[in-house]
Amino acid sequence: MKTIKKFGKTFGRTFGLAALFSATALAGAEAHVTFLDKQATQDSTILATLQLPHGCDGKATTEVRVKLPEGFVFAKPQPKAGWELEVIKGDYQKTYDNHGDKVKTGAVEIRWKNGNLSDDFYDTFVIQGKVSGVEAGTSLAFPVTQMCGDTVQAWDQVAKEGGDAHGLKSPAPLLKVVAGESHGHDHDDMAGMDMSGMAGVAAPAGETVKAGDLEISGGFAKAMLPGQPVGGGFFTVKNNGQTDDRLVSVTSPASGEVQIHEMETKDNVMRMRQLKDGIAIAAGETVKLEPGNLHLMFQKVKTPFKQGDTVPVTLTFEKAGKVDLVLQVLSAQGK
Ligand SMILES: [Cu+2]
Repeated sequence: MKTIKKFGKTFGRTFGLAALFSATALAGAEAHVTFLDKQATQDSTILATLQLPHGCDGKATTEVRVKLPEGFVFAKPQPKAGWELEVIKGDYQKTYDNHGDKVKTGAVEIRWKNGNLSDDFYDTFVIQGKVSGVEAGTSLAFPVTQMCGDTVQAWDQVAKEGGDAHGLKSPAPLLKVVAGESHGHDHDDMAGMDMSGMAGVAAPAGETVKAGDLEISGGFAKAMLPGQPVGGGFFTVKNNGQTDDRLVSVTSPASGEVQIHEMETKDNVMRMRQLKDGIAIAAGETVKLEPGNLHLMFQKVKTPFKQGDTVPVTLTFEKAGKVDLVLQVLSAQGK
């Protein structure tokens, strides 16, 4: 630490003190800036409570900046005695429904400024907001900048998808989004749809379907929660042949549009990306569509999927052609 301080004094302004300090975060997970409650339920309004366990290498914290990820909306910070509050507003990437109002802008960063929190003390910083339009299993990252006078500590590292966050020196606080309780689906539009007749043209749910060299199995969809606009579908494709194939498109009578998605981490936020070129199914390989990874995303769903239903889909492969499959709707957790 002594060496770093010396470096800071000598080169700080020129070479960036922030970079030096973020590489020397204090050891131990308890020393990180984290949320008190690290889980949030889908489409619920929560109090995201950040814990600041210490200052910057002995110095008192004077400013705390929190960047809010897409999907955490209508945010309001809790004022704190001894701190000024600044709310930076900006555009959301998507439009969110706030009790019937379409909302496109809101708080994107919160700053508590000109405070003085001794390195010897612990404190919390609270933001009320709604988790909206985020798939269960997604971790929302809230990059934090902790400032102690002219010393800056950035808590902004995010593990690669599937990676281990414990290895990070200065990880961004994460909120893991989990599926909420299902309250049944007593929507009026339920009566309008009968999918039992459609199942007859494809193999029964969960069975293995063969098409050329391809073997498709384990098809399921997740039950949709009230208000959830999109549904997820999953299955496994095994290519027993000598030639590569590719899943190019998917259609379903249950949904206006079926997209092929994957989860990715970009700008510190795990989010979904549409795969316009589909999914390669290489010769001899098995490709699994599963929660948190590759998946089908049903847009414009006509009747929300509920547990016990089936969702018929038609998969189109480059070489194997069209394949009918039935997805069994499991619980919202996919079990
Ligand atoms: Cu998706």
